[in-house]
Amino acid sequence: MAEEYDFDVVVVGAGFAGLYALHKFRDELHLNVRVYEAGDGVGGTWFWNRYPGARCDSESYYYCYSFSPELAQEWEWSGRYPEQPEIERYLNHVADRFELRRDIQLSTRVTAAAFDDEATRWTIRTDRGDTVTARFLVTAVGCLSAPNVPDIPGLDDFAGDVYFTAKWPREPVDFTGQRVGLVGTGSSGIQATPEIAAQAAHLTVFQRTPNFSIPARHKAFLSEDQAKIKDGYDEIFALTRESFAGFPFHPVDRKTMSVPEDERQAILDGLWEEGGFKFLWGGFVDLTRDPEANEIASEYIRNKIRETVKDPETAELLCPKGYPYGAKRPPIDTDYYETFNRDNVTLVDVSAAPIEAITPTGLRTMTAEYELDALVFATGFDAMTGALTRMDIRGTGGVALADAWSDGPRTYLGLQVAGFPNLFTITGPGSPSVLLNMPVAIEQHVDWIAECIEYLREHGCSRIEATEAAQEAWAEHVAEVGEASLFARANSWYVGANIPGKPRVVMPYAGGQPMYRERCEAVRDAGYEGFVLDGAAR
Ligand code: N01
Repeated sequence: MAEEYDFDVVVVGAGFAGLYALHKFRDELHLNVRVYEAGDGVGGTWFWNRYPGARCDSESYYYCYSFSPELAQEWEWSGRYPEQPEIERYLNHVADRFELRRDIQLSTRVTAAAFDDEATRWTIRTDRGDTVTARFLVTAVGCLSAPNVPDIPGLDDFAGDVYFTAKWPREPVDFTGQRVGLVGTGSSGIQATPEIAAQAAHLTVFQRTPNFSIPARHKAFLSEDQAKIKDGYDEIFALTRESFAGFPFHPVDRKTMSVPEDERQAILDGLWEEGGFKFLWGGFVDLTRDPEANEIASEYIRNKIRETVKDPETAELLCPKGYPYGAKRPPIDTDYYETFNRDNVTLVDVSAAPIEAITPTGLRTMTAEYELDALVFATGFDAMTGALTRMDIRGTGGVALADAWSDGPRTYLGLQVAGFPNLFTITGPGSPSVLLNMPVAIEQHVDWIAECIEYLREHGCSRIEATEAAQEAWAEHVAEVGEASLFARANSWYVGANIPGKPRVVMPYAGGQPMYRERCEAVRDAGYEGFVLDGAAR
């Protein structure tokens, strides 16, 4: 039955962010909280992205919550990069351990939220017919959660099964004996390719832009690895909160050109053998800043692709050109390039001959037709803004968030939007978000929001809103830092380039965690500078 209730806080989403927000607001601030979650289970991104090969590409022992030392000590990670089911189990354990389920309404999508200026309350509507009110609305919708369904003619007429990595069915999918087409070669496509190839009769990978992928080098943990991690958690978590990207390491202070060529090669070989994200910043400090240094690392990866893939034409097609390594979010993989040596795998370049249509029996490009039994779209997300603008969120004067952001998202610290009082956006655009290890970014935001709500309560305030001036100054700073960064130099979801018509803006804040944290803390310490509290600007 549809509900009508009033809450202190409504949280949208029960992934990493929503679960922690519920615990923090309910159990520490003693607020009356309701979480709405569209999925029929908790986990957010780790609920929906259950495609074959889905595995975290940050390492388990720091891609996790740090807020509870007891939780960290009792949970055992099985290996370096947990697969989707293990992270989903972890998040379900968190939901049980902190007794979160009773305040989470599953299978319920928030469709609209409108701010009532007079009552200083949000009215929230769901697809189940609920209408509830809340003093604060907190979005925990994830940065990569609104699937991008490409607008390809004929998609509805395809006779076979169609899958999206971003909303994979719960029941296992069996591709045995099938001719499968996979569109998209970002992190999801790169993880799914080897797994589907091992099962299908034939896999055709439709690639528009090749990616620089580094081997993951996954390994199971031994009990001594687990003991070492648990002993080191205090230091690990302290480092994740102070390092540039939320990893428990500081980048090395060594420039690419400062070492002789043979030594440079040995360092890159070592990083390649070690595997993972460290390749970008674990060897040299300047890959993200100096184009010449970046090109050395980029060419190193291309040469690895050429060494691995036996057919020279396929190898060359897989080699990224025209944008620097790291400008697109770098994937890491297990046997991705090796998979193209299999007899049952074909790579098709759809940048040279674009996809024209899906037909009832397959896919047609400008130059050829491919007969397929199943289609997999690993085509990514309307990142950072899609999950927010697809809800009908309306602030003061009935202004829609989608309209306020029609030229690209503008926020104050990625936490609030001028004209949308009492709305907080966890890991919103304009915050480091996807450029940080996500659980670290999430915990910092939830803690900041909780402190802010507590401050309002202590000061007898019921309303907080970012000023236009503070938002403009922050948005300018985000744009300046973003434009100067590596991320401006490729067409990626970081800049909205994957969604036709989306304004091109570097959406995450590229200034790094230390500067961002310092700024958030300074704003707090100045009594929420740049915000208006109950009508008075601070
Ligand atoms: O999505 P993507 P993703 N016709 O946008 C192609 C995180 N993640 O789901 O590059 C043909 O990266 C598109 O081509 P192009 C991670 O942050 C994490 O793979 O736009 N092709 C691209 O190749 C990641 O970065 C994990 O030219 C089309 C692909 O589809 C983010 O999620 C695992 C097309 C989309 O790549 C997104 O990754 C997975 C079209 N019409 C993901 N439209 C972890 O392990 C799009 N493409 C933690």
